Amino acid sequence: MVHWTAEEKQLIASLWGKVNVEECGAEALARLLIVYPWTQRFFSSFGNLSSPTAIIGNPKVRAHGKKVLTSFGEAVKNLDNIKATYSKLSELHCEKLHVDPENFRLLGDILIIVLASHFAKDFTPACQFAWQKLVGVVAHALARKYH
Ligand code: HEG
Repeated sequence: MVHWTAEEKQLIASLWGKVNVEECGAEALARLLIVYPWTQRFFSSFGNLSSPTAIIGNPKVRAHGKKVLTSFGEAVKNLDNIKATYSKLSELHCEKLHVDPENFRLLGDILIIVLASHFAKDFTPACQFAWQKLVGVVAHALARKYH
């Protein structure tokens, strides 16, 4: 059972209030595909992923990044209920999409880097701890229905 202190909740909510899900979502997914190129195999229908420039300019990458970060926002809104929030999505990623759950951790680490680069001043150590905990809990919840 994950417990969140009032301070953690506040740090997570206040940073999230500044996040542009379209921009940060697009950047996070693009970074994932660039830095860990084997993750491209799940997105073979997305068209041109042949270089960092192509990936960053790819509208399907942008749209999907926004979708993923919007979905991540459900965790922010339901901190005390993250497992249930992602139960169906965990099943989908396992049974239909066959996404190796290791990739949830990779994306979480990348999201931390994106937040750090966009919100350097707000991203205090306490805020980083709270966010690192959150991306870990989300990755764990998304991996839960794997068998
Ligand atoms: Mg996943 C679809 C959320 C990580 C690969 N992902 C989706 C969808 C959501 C979502 C909401 C749409 C589901 C639907 O159509 O009903 N994904 C989501 C979250 C996270 C995540 C919240 C982590 C925080 N996804 C993730 C990672 C990969 C991946 C790391 C692969 C490296 N997702 C993936 C693929 C699809 C989705 C291949 C289907 C894309 C499509 O063809 O439209």
